[in-house]
Amino acid sequence: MTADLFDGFEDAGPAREPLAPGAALLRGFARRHETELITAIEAIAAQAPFRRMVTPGGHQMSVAMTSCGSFGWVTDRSGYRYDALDPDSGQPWPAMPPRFRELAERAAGEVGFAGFAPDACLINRYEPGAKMSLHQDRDERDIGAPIVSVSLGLPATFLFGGLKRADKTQRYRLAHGDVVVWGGPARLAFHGVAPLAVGEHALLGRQRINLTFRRAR
Ligand code: MD6
Ligand code: FE
Repeated sequence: MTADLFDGFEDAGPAREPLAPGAALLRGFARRHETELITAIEAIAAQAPFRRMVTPGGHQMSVAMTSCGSFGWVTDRSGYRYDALDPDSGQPWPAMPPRFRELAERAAGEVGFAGFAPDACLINRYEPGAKMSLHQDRDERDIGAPIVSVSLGLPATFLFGGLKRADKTQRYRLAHGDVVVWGGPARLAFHGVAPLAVGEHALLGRQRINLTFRRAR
């Protein structure tokens, strides 16, 4: 046993809930670093504010987004893509805090994806009523790498389906500190988030924040 076992994010304990081959929910995995995560998110949003982007179809998203890392995910009338620059400022996205990277790497390792090295972290902010329609995450160049998703603030209902849009979806409650890891045979599964219910979270108030770590390029 090494000291390292005691200084990380090991409080997932036995609560590793499989969602499908290649996908698991680690309840409470990020919880012990909640204040550090929230402070870092506030600093990122001060540099690259949350904004509600427009889809290629011309609809404004209900979820507000920003990013950190070498690449940020953006959408506008011309399509979805990863970009090294924030289109609102023309500047590079804020750097990914080392603790973010470390959390994502450890979570991925718990689910069998050792060596995950994210270069993008998309930060989503949901207010009551905001939702994310069923979609696949397929804008990343290397879909051999998993996605690690961290939920903070108000709880949400996560919809998880199959590889076809019409496949039946299962519903999971994602609460503050929960982490979902998603890769291998599940990497292109359809998923979404049901409209956020009204509530008040002790640290984040009337919102849910979701971080998704990806290997974009
Ligand atoms: C969200 N998450 O939880 C949106 N994508 O707010 C995602 O779209 C997502 O949680 C891929 C893998 C895990 C996710
Ligand atoms: Fe997604």
